[in-house]
Amino acid sequence: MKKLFAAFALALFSLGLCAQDMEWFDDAKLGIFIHWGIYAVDGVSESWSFHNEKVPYDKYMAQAKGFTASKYNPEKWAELIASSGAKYTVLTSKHHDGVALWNTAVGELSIPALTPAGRDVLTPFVEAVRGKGLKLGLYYSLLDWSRDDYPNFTVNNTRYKIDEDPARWQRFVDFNFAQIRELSEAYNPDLYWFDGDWEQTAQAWNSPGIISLIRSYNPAVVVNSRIQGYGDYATPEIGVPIARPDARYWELCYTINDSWGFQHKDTNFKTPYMVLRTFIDCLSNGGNLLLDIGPREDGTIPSEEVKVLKELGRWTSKHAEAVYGTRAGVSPECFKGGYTTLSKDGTVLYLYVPGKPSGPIEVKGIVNAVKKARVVGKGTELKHEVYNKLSWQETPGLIEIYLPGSCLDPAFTVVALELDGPVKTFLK
Ligand code: H79
Repeated sequence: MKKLFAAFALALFSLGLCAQDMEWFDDAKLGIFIHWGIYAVDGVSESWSFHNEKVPYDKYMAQAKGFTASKYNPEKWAELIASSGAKYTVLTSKHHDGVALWNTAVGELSIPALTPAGRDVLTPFVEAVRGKGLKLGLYYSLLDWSRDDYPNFTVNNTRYKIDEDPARWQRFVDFNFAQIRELSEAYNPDLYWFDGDWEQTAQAWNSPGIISLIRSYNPAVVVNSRIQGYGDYATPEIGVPIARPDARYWELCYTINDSWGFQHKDTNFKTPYMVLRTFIDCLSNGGNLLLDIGPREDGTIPSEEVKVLKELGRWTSKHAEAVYGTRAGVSPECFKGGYTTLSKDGTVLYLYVPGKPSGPIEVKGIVNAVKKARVVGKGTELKHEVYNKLSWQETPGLIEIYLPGSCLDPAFTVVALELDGPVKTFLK
């Protein structure tokens, strides 16, 4: 009986959280990812640079001597994050290089132990984030290429095979559990963002064990799905999905330039408009955007990244109604002039209109009557008409909405169509 119950409990875990526990995440829409570690000193790719043998391991680790956090101001970070309109943030508590940002008692590699910063930089961040009322996410790499008990080291250098030395592997699993326990005990995050799961199986990681450990501290903790078949939401990385993802919950993790961490030479920044457009793209497909920033070793944030966050803030605060709590929009066939979303109850269709339209904007395939059209963030009521609605045809008419130039946002104007009930489309 006990066994049966355990199997049932396990099945529940593997199914992930219920809709109610996922709601804050589903409503939040925007999160800020932060990659901060010793890799910012030389500006090399986080962990991958030594794993792929682009940089010798010792040289990579010597960066620790240049990590000062001398201008680190976590309150300012939290303020910037909140001002972007993000509702949650995820910080790399430990990347694949194994260097923990907190004062871990179970490992030798940490910012407080190795660097001139000489202190735990995670705790003050957590306090600042909580102080701003943001949800806290912690990134934690399951794999640790620095750890002697971890099988993989560099791409051409493997330490051992798990099945040849299961006791050695068990020591690593115990270490992982001990660090995760430290994080849950000290910070009890709202979200865990695991990474690096692909190198081992769920059985090897003991994924269900990790889930039950963190849920013993917080039964509603949201977990990304990089834990080999477990977790609550999908995480496409950098590649913006073309079609709507199958997953009910998903989040695009995305860089502003081409790097996660700070890299001096990477100036390939996307413009604020480009990032905003991708954000709206995510909204229209029912997903979140987890937008990354890479602070320098001293804790300052590149101005190009600040600019993007500020523009997101300008736009999200004006258009809050058409951001938070929205759900995926109607088929792209219905509105070729931009993206769409729906209100949670499906009765308001939001149209995201880029730039300056050269005539009325047109929506088709909507069976409902439009009770009212208005500009979000301004309230201006808009003239709208239906063309081509024939009594003997099922095809709904064309909805034409007249949007005067005085109502336009410099980036995306949002039009709310208040419908006579939950949206019904006709797509033939
Ligand atoms: O932290 C950032 C990256 O360093 C990290 N995730 C983001 C958030 C990251 N981990 N892995 N990757 C990015 C790319 C992984 C690529 C893979 Fe593969 C493709 C893993 C498995 C298939 C190539 C082939 C690399 C390993 C095997």
